[in-house]
Amino acid sequence: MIKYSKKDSLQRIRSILEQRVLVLDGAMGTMIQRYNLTEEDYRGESFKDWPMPLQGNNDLLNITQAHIIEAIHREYLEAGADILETNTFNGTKISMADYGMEDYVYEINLRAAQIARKVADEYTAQNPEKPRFVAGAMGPTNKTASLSPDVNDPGYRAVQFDELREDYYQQAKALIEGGVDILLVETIFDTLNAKAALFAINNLMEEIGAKIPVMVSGTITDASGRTLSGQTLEAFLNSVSHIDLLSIGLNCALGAQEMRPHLEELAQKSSFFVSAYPNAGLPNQFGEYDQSPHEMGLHIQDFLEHEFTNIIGGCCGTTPEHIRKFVQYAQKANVRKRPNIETKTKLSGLEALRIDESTNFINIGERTNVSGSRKFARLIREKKYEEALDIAHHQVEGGAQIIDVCMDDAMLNAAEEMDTFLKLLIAEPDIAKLPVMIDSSKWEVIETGLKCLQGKAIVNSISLKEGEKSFIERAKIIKAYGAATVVMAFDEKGQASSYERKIEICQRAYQLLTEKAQFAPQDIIFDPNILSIGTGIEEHNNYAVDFIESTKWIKEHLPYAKVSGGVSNLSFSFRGNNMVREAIHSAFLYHAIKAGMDMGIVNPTLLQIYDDIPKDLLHLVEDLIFNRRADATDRLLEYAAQHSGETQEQKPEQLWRNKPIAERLSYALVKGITQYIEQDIAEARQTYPFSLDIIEGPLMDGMNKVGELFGDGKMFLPQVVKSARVMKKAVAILLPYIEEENQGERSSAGKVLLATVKGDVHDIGKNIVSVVLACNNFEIIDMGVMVPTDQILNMAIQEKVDLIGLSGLITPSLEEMVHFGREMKRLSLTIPIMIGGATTSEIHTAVKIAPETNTTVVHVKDASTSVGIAAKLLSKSNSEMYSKEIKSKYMDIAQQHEHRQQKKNYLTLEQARKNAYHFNADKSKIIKPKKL
Ligand code: THG
Repeated sequence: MIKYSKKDSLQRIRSILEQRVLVLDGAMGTMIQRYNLTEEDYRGESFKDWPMPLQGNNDLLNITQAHIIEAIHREYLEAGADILETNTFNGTKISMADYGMEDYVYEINLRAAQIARKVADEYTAQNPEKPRFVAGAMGPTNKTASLSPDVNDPGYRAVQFDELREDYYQQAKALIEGGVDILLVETIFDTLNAKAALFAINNLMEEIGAKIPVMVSGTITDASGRTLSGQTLEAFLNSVSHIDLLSIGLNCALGAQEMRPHLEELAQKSSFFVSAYPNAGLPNQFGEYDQSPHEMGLHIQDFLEHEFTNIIGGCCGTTPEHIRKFVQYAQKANVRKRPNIETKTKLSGLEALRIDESTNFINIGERTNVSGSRKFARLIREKKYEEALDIAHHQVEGGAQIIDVCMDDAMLNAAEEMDTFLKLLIAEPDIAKLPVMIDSSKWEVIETGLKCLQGKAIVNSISLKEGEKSFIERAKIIKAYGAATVVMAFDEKGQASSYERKIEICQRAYQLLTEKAQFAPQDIIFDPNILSIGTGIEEHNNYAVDFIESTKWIKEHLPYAKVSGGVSNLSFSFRGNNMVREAIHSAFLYHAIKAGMDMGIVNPTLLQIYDDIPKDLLHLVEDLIFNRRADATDRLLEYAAQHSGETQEQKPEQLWRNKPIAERLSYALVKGITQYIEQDIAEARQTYPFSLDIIEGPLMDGMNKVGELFGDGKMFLPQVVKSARVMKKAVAILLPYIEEENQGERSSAGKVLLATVKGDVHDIGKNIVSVVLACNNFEIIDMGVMVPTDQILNMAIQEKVDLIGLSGLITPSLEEMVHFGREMKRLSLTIPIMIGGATTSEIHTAVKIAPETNTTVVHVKDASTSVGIAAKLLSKSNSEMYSKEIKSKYMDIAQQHEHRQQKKNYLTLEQARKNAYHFNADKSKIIKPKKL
């Protein structure tokens, strides 16, 4: 049994938040840095002999240097913070595996909670008017469940939902036992990770029998305003709103100024309280956050004046001095009132989908269904997933707004296929922008699907077929996964075909779901069964009418619930005559939508416009649908016989295919289309004298365009990954030709070792460098991502490499690179180093890395310059001169930097406002600040 003494916490904190703005503390890392702790300090007595390096394992300090953590908490409470975050950002098995400390997770979290609890209680006792709270921090872990770390294998995942859920459960449980008031799921860059945490917390709440206040805080990393895993802010909000959260908010990655427009949007759309704890500005070229308390305070004041947030605090780079400023502003601030947001069905993939009056009717693409499409079934059986994905693409292009995926087939392992296909589908941003409908009659398959999706999906379906108990149980689980569900009009007695049975079952299901499973009514989608008409069996003649009438009843009597159905079922008896089938579907939908049908599983590429149905056909079809005459079927069959096979699916024109070859290659790269790459490369080889020219010409052009679009926020990470995949594929085709063309030349230009440093998972740029260098005759050893320094050095020595390339995307990697340089010096290694990746810069390389090492270090701005630099570094005749040149250039930069002691620019509030990102009048654009 878990003891939980704070059963009224949620109500209590809510009522305080209704009266005032609460202040969260600031960064833990920045404060720990001030203590300059050594390896020995981290180890303390208990871990003196631990076989792995422990410096940097901040969470371990809860055990080995508890007094330091306590002192930091105390400083924040002194500054006036209302909520302390526990020092447990990496307190999961997944993260602790870096140090081999999986077995200490429980203790780390328990101690962390106890330390914070103790100081918080002390301060509350001093001033009961200002109670202090403890939030158990649950970080994102160092792995992502929605993205593949391997460009060559988009379906691969380094971590799965179940592992995350289990780890988060252990963390949350220890934090609760240690006495936290709140659980804070934070710095979310992949919503699927967060959903696993919420699932675990939900389990914990059921065990305890009480609500725990939960704060959720996402991180926007892309200039496009999306999370790392590609979701828009609204999609993210829809994905985590299934829990009655204390708050939702944003932290990290951005400074207050850059966070502003996103926070403004969240403030408008969230019916929960809102939190914000930005970084102290954007990192400077050294990866440090140096916005002063004064300047950041002005931005925070601006947030509070506009009532964007209920909880304010600081992330990376913030200190007690920052928090003290925020407290001053928070004391005077008006409280953000939670907006009254209308109850609507809200779904999401990478993007949000809201279903209301304005959406009229939602098309759910039916073709990615092994029992609904012979072609799709064959492709899945033959494991031709790329082509199977093309079907999904085609549905999206044809107008699908949700994609139904069904793998139920006796000859397939449906759960396995669901898992494989959904993971591949998620890697296709053009499809993954849509919510997914997981279509299966097997519960196991449905659950497998739910574990793959970061967005708010729809389960298709559950019913009362097996009685109330399992119906309610499943509904609760669906809710815990954060999905909506289709409910079929089916009960213990069987399928409802008449109007009376349909409404009887739907009413009963609605009541059970809303009262017994606390299922949100807007997340219920009734399917009152579209059954085939025109079958020649008299009892079937009224099926369409019964569906339409029951739709009307549901929409009138079951508030917020939606109605859907499988439209193509209706016309099964007219198989083989698409013209008639399409006319039946369109006419039926015309009337069913008028009756209130909200969505339907259809083939969107075939839907006809009602007015375009030939009038004679329409008349016959409506006779059939409305059961107006006994011979309606016969008359339609007669018509069908005369007009069989008149329409066929038409592929949308692919205009880009008509462009010149270079443009086609660049286009394919930017759009991430692999389909034509083989034929286009073959064609390009006819026009370009050397295969390498194709890479350096059109392919690099495309890649540069991708870099540009990404930088401008017009592409987001999953799209970039797709582009990288096209590049890889193209290069793989070209490599043998390049080798052939280079016959007779010197075999290797040198041996280059590439690695993304420890703690960092991003390697798109590194992959491109690897490709480009390989194409230029360099021999490449790619050690992948998250590679510790000692492993890189061992490999370098063992393989006698000529050059080491280090890559890093996130700020902590800069420090890791400095460490790498020092290690080289300690070991007297002089292999030259190239530094590259998003956060790296020439100035950081010159000022921080180069002076620490005794080898040549060069910053590589982008992949295209890597060949020139590598060649110069390894050239027999030139390398010495080049190294000297670089060293003296970097020394100059370092000296200039020394002289140019940056004077802090103090801003007035007015200036800070002008300096903030904001929306234009119609909110269609974010206006970037003018440089002051
Ligand atoms: N309700 C709910 N879910 C459903 C259905 C429903 N899921 C499955 C099905 N019914 C909806 N999907 C389809 C998909 C395809 C067809 C019909 C319904 C279809 N396929 C062609 C045929 O059988 O003639 C096959 C064509 C081909 O092989 O290319 O008509 O009612 N909740």
